[in-house]
Amino acid sequence: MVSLDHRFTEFLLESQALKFGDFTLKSGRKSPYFINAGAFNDGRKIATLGAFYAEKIAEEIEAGNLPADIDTIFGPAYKGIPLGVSTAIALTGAHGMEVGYTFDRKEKKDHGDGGMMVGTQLKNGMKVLLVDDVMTAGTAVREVIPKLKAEADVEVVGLVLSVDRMEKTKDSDLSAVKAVEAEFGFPVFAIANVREIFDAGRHIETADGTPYVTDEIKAAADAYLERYGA
Ligand code: OMP
Repeated sequence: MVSLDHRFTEFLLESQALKFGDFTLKSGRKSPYFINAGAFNDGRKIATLGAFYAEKIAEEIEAGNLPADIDTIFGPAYKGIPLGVSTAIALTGAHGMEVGYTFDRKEKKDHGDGGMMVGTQLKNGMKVLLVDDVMTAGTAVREVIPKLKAEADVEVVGLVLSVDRMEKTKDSDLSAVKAVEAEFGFPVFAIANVREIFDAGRHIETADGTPYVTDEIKAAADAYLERYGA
């Protein structure tokens, strides 16, 4: 069986979701690579992505790192919405798990049900699993936790990302993932991390027969991770 991170790297290539060049990140860091979850923009790609998340979640449940009785998958608006929905579909369809999906509104709604959440409504004691695309500094997740807690006394059981960029926080040598785990007390998982992706990409060929990750790309990524990697 080909490993999850290898298959996911092939999927990044085929979806053109991993780009090489010069990118300025949300954190201000200048990176030679960028993962764009917006590239998963059709039915087949988003279904495949949801299946990857569900496979990772099922693996972590099996390993005892996540509970089997998750009530809902929460994907923060906007980019987390298709992630949460496609993950919930795949968890039910491929893994037989009955699970809801929930996402937040960006603007408060003052008519109709007036709620801040769409999908399965959050209630005290519910087990919520967060999904998000990429973590660099952990800013996105820090913004969403207070929103969840304001809604109900839910238990956040974990966070699953597609890619962990494995970067140090600004003021420590701890990775952003480890800092979030320490701060909030739940585990963070990723379908793949950047080191796995760059390793796998050396052995994957593009349509013209060249490696997906060339010597030049690998050298640029290594230099970046030397400076910012945790
Ligand atoms: P943090 O919220 O600081 O962890 O940064 C992650 C967010 O930055 C993602 O949710 C994206 O909005 C964006 N991002 C990417 O999508 N892909 C990357 O490779 C890097 C970033 C980024 O700006 O750090």
